[in-house]
Amino acid sequence: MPTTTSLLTCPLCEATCGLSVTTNGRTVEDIRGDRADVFSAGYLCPKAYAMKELEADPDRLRTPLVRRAGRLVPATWDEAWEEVERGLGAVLRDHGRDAVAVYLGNPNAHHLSGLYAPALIKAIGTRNVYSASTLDQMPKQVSAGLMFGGALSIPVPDLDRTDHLLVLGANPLASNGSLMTAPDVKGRLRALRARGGTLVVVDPRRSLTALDADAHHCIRPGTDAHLLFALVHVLVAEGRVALGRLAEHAAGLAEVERLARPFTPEAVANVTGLDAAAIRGLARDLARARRAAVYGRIGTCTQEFGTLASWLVDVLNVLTGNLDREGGAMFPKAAAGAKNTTGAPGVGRGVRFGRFASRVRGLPEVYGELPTSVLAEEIDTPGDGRIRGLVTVAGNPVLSAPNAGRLRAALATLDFMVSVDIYLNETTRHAHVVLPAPSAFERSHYDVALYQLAVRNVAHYSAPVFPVSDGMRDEWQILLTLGAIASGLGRGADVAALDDFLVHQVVAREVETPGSPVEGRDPAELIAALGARRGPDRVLDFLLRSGPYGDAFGRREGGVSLDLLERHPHGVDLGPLRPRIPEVLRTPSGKIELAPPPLVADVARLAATLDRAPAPLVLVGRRTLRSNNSWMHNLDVLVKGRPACTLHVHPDDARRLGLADGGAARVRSRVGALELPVEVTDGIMRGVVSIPHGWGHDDPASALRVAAAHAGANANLLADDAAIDPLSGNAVLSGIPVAVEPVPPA
Ligand SMILES: Nc1nc2c(c(=O)[nH]1)N[C@H]1C(S)=C(S)[C@@H](COP(=O)(O)OP(=O)(O)OC[C@H]3O[C@@H](n4cnc5c(=O)[nH]c(N)nc54)[C@H](O)[C@@H]3O)O[C@H]1N2
Ligand SMILES: Nc1nc2c(c(=O)[nH]1)N[C@H]1C(S)=C(S)[C@@H](COP(=O)(O)OP(=O)(O)OC[C@H]3O[C@@H](n4cnc5c(=O)[nH]c(N)nc54)[C@H](O)[C@@H]3O)O[C@H]1N2
Ligand code: SF4
Ligand SMILES: [Mo]
Repeated sequence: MPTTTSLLTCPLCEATCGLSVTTNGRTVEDIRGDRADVFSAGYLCPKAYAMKELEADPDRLRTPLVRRAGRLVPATWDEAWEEVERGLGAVLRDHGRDAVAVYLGNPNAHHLSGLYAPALIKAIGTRNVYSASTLDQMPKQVSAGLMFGGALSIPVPDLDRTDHLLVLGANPLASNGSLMTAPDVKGRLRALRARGGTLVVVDPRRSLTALDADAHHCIRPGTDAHLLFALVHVLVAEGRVALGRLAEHAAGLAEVERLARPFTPEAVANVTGLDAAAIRGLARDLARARRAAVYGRIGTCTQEFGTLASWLVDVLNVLTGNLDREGGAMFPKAAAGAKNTTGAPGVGRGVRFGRFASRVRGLPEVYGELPTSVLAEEIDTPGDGRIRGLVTVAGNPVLSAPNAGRLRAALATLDFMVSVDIYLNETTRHAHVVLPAPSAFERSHYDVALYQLAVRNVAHYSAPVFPVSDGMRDEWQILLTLGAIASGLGRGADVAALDDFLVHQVVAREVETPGSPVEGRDPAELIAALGARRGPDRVLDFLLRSGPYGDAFGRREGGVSLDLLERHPHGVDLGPLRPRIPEVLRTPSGKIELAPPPLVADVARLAATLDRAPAPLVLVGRRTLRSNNSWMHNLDVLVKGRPACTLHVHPDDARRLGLADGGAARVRSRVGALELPVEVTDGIMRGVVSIPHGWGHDDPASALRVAAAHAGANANLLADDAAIDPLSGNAVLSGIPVAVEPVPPA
């Protein structure tokens, strides 16, 4: 058979690399970087190549599974839907809408079918909505919402033009970048240094990124907000605050200056572990750089003061005049789906949280979600409103969410659980029905979320490499049928009609939006113009055409549409980031809010910890290049070689605790314990140990043959579900107090 070459955007991480895929029949023969890709220019990492193995993985689900006499066995779609109707229907009937929870995992943000998740949530009509966001970036979404008026109005470093990058709690050389879509971060950072710029990393570990930096400062986990406040303090004290053109667009400067007063470099030195001179140096370098950006990522989010730290990152960008200027921290302008390009420019309704609260702990809703840290207690705490049913879509919370032991036990008690996934894993093995999702080669791709965070404005669509396999369904169709069952329409509902209805809603809303390029148009006419496309492709075409570069259905000659993207399979470059203040803002005041009241109110909690004695030993995570959260460990190319799931310990701590390199350790926290091999390294600071998350593939009821042979330990057995960042509800996964002891050889 002849070979064919197709282009596919890699869906695995946030870098959106363009891949060139050689196939023979239905077999993937080779995967390379697409050199003509307008954004990634041929770059790819080892995970992309592993997609070949993923496609052929015999453990990948190819048929629905239904629980019969306690065991999950292959079934037809009819049997599976019948079971969902029975199980889900019973929970909804007997216990009400809120008794069914939804958990959306990370791949939903990397898929066009994620556009259909809101419809599923609406159809269930539940308040119990959970996602990986509250294990990840929710603090940044909260701070961005309060400061700029939109959850995804998150400034990204203008990587290709900056002269000075201060990175806190991110390791883009391993993660390939996050809330900063940038293929080949390594190359871009090398270019930064080659043009005379500087890279400074603040991290409790000497990460891959720190190894490539001009300077690396160790910081005690969870104390970034202290450090960032001290930087603000120095800028103020030394008269280095210079907002430039932002001055007229920012409110609350005096309040920030007042709040920073107690956070002198001397006052935070003890807590953070950085000395006062180093802190002053960081502030001065930042202020002196011609063009600089401060960038914080997961280490600054998944911690006790996650929202404060996320806020202060952007406060510093504003105070140094670097926000919204070339080479600073800028707002991308995405071609599709961005909230900050719709409606009237420069002003909006802002954000409001806490419209309802979680049942047991009373934690506030944030952007319609409850913290994943409360999922277990909402299941296992008796009383009215208790969760009795669960729908998971592309999620593995047993390995991803804190207090995994409790969550695992809770899942086992559910009346009904249905999972949409590609594997029978540590989470889905608790389901009563598992619905298989097609592979990444069997769907079209466009990164609606990630292009809103990209260091260059690009738009790139890739068509499916293969048609959906026999016996499989498109993921968006699965979500629509699940919704039909939940809303009472039943499993026989016409998916095409539901899709029409959904598109009609999207279009109707947009034509009523003042300032929209399609304001006042006739929805029926626009839908007709979308032609024969169905599913997410049709929605995407509408978002593109009614977006900021769109053809506005004939009103803008040469504008972007899905047709246009199809004619440019290597992507369309929409240019470097451009200043967007004030147009990007959606705050009620039309200003950048430097001192939003909820953040100001949380500062007292931070100040109260200035004199707190640090815990003797705390746990942080880490990412490795050849891994992707919990789900790529069943691929031999990625897991072979030295085990990745080890405990990193500083030599002094190892000596003190009696741990030997290569020996086993037992790690305990308030909520759990685990054992794993020790790796002694001076690449981690004293008093801190590190375990990567996403491992612990030792559940005999899952079906992951390769992963089981490289099981590792589940770091989230140690993460404490009681510890959250109160403003965002985000889990605290960094800085968990632990005790470590050697395990004598058996
Ligand atoms: N201790 C600790 N815990 C953490 C983190 C940490 O740093 N430390 N990081 C957190 C972060 S940032 C995140 S994003 C979360 C991730 O948390 P989750 O999203 O819950 O976990 P993933 O490992 O991404 O699981 C993805 C799931 O989707 C399935 N899947 C893959 N592709 C598809 C597909 O195309 N369709 C469908 N339906 N399913 C698919 C996989 O089999 C897997 O079950 O983990 C969080 N947990
Ligand atoms: N190879 C690979 N790539 C991935 C993933 C993966 O699992 N593997 N996951 C993807 C996902 S879902 C996400 S969200 C992104 C995350 O992308 P990144 O945010 O870049 O994540 P990490 O590589 O975990 O880097 C976090 C760094 O924070 C440090 N850190 C921990 N606690 C603290 C602290 O309190 N303060 C400071 N300053 N630093 C701290 C850790 O030592 C670590 O080096 O990566 C994505 N890309
Ligand atoms: S860096 Fe990310 S997007 Fe690029 S090839 Fe690797 S996993 Fe895929
Ligand atoms: Mo994430």
